[in-house]
Amino acid sequence: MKITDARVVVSSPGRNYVTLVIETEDGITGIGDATLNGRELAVASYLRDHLCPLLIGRDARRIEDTWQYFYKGAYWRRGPVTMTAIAAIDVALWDIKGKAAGMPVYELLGGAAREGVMVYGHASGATLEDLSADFQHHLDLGYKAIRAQAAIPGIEKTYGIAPADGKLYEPASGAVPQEDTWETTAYLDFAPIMMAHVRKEFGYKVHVLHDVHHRLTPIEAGRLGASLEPYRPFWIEDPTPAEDQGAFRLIRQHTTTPIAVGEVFNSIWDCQQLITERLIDYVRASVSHAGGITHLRRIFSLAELYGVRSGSHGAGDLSPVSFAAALHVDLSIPNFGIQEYMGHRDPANEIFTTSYTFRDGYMHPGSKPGLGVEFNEEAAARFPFDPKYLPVNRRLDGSMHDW
Ligand code: EZ4
Ligand code: CO
Repeated sequence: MKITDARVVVSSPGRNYVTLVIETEDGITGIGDATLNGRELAVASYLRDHLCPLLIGRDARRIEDTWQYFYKGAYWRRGPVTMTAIAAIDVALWDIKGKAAGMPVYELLGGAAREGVMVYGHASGATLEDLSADFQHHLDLGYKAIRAQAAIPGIEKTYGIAPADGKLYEPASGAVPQEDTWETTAYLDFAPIMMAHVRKEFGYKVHVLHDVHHRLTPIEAGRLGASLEPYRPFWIEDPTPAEDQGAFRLIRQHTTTPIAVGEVFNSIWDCQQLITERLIDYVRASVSHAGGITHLRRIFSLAELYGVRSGSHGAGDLSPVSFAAALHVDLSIPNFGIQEYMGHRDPANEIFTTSYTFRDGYMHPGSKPGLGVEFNEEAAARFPFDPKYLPVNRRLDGSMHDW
């Protein structure tokens, strides 16, 4: 089954997406997500200029060989640009294999290991009252797990707060990065107040999650985890930047609050120590940024050996294509934990037609052959690329901090 065309479509239906389309000689088409928020054109070029020409004439059935060809064959391994590009190819080839077999991708991965995939939604607010209203809204929608973020008093712009107009939270904006400010003491004082508020209002039946977004040192993270223990968070996410995997030993010494890390990971080597030393509880690596279904399954298999569960990234910058791919993986692996779900709204839904469903806090990828996502290229052409950057973060003295 020879590949006859591989093309990259960059579009901005509300936010930027990079979509790879692979066509085969027998007329089966597969799609992959190559979106890297704020660095979209780098991946588009890596694919267009270097990988797509090498795909023409290759056998679309040979997913593993194609993965190894682009990973080992580049000489320059890993990195978000490379691995997002490989992921897009990998996902498109799984889509093709599913369509050729007449089966949804999860059947090719071993079949359903559960009836549905528990997802968590995002609740946020500029005040605790606003957070409560949004949290209640998510409960009304049926969510069993909800992430809680609130603006920190005294800090002008905080990560994770949706605009009041009901739009989805989307951190990327403007042709230059927005400048956020950060003050750790205010945050460490406020986080337990916020979590206590949520538990007082909504009790302990719902799972509550919280994203620290790489802001703390290991000892600060240990203190945060300890201070939140009475409120039993499902997890705290990305407490410190995870380049330093050994630093998580220090966090572990100070708290039993579960830890989730890894939305920025792009390979198994980013979490080898975290997993094998049992320094985390959930690994947040995603299909689109960690080398596709082929490589993500390897990460989750390693995690399974050490009692670490999956908790994949699922923000709006992961297109419906990689979100569908995530659901196929989630449904089939033994050590699934939870899946983030922010959703996509119009006009993105005019371009991507999906077959996944949400009911009572659980999702299912649907039973269509392949991923179950249709990509409308003509509609995509109506939304040209719109350059946007993720924010940067400065401490009160003006020095750069982790965002
Ligand atoms: O900041 O996806 O848990 N979710 C997150 C996201 C990330 C964005 C970056 O592109 O942390 O909101
Ligand atoms: Co996060």
